[in-house]
Amino acid sequence: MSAELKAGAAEAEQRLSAATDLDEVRAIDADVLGKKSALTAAKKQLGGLEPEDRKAAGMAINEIRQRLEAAVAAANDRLAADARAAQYEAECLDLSEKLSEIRRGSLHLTTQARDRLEDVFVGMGFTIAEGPEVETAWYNFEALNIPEWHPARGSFDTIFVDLGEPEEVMLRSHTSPVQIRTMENTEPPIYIVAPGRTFRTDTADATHLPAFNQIEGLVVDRGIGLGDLAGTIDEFVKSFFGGEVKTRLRPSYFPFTEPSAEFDISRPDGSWLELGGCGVVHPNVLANCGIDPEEWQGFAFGFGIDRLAAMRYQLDDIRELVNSDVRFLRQF
Ligand code: FA5
Repeated sequence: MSAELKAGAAEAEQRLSAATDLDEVRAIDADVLGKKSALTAAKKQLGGLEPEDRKAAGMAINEIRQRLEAAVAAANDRLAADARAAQYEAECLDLSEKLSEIRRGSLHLTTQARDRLEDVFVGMGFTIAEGPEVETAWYNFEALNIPEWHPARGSFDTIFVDLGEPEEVMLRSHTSPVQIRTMENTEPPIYIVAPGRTFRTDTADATHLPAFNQIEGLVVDRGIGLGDLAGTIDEFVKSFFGGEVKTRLRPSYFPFTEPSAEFDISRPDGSWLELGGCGVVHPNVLANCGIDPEEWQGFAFGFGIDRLAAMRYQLDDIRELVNSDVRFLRQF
């Protein structure tokens, strides 16, 4: 009996070491160690043996059981390790391959438009000025000839900051406060542009954003007039868009310029897009900054950079600029 069991165990060990999946191991396990196995049958027969023989046969059966259990465990371990290795192989990321797909980032469209604007104006002899995004009523309104009672304050849809007196501190609603800050600190002649972020309670639509960008321009010199303003804008548009875009000035009203105009550019479909306001600097504004309006004159303008970017890159909707959809942004 013992020789037969040993031969069976040796064969089972071979089958276990050749097994290729866990189901096969389970089947062999049941075959050689289960209730219907030769080993279990041999154990049942032990009771009929002489005590001396029973002891020897019992030890032999136990030894074979232990061998077989070890062989089953080894086969299970081997196949589990193989399965893990196969899973790692299937799920692993080949980073060296991905490296070759990494795309070079690029500047956001609004930044590209702003850089280009700065280049054009610097090329025309302007320097770049800056101002804070949080402003006081003095800089955002009063020094710009918009006193508290003035109806024009309402048109700026201002976002106020809860600081100091009510409606005293605000997110700047235009870049025009930079005119005041510059004139306070600089002796004329002045030739500056000031690009930056501006904020209004406007609802986002195809041509509006609540946080948008403007570029302010300010020239203060002797003998400056409306003709200089028109020529500068025309020259700028030619450089920025390159010839195809038409411009027009429409009479308008801003408390800080007199006369004032709205400045439009032509869209490819022939319609007009309002780009900004402009005009001859109001004498009160020069005086508010300690500049003698009898001696110095100036012009100023304020354009929407986001609208310029939308025109330049032919976007139908200005909101595309802030959707952060990389599939869209990658095109530029
Ligand atoms: C002003 O803000 C004046 N400070 C411009 C100015 C400067 C006039 C100097 C005279 C002298 P206005 O509110 O029209 O003006 O805004 C100017 C431009 O900013 C608009 O023509 C438009 O191009 C852009 N703009 C205004 N509101 C928004 C908005 N919500 N989203 C995007 N662009 C806007």
